[in-house]
Amino acid sequence: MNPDPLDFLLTDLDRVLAEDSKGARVTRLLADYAASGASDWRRFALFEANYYSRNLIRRSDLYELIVLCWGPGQRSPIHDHAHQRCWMGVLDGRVKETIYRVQEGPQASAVQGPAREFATGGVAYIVDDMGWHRIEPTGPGPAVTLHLYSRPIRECQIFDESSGTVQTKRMSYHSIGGKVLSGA
Ligand code: CSS
Ligand code: FE2
Repeated sequence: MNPDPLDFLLTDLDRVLAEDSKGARVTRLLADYAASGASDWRRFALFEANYYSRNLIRRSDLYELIVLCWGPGQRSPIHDHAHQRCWMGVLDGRVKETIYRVQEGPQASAVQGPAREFATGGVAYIVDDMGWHRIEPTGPGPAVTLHLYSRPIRECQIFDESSGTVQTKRMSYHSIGGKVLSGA
């Protein structure tokens, strides 16, 4: 049996990230996969009713590769990336990324910056120096995105708009390897 496109991607990511190489190579790998029309990501694309879902494909010491599913209206909080590099390739639909400049401390604030839309095949990249961001689906239907964090992110900071405070959020998965976690 021939390896699936996702297997090739994982092999390439293992190699490229172990070489500690330039991020542009990772961007190219994700863009090629997202634009290829491959469909082997679909078994990981497991939606949740009330919140965007996080579905783990692979986690190693160097990176985690996750499929995120965004139903209409299921947007992320404004968040950082725990000093890690974050790539996001769009597998299906369209998403908007809005950048924020967040001031932490007792009088926390978030000032909205530029926004960009990404269609299927597009790849976004962010690190904390570039700001925090919010992701939301913008097409008429749902969206599916492929996220690579290097290294893996266990928790991040979110700006809670209702209280105007910064909080720590523990990251969790809806499924691992295509299997929904019990209690998820
Ligand atoms: N960082 C968010 C998604 S937007 S990059 C998360 O992993 O849940
Ligand atoms: Fe993010």
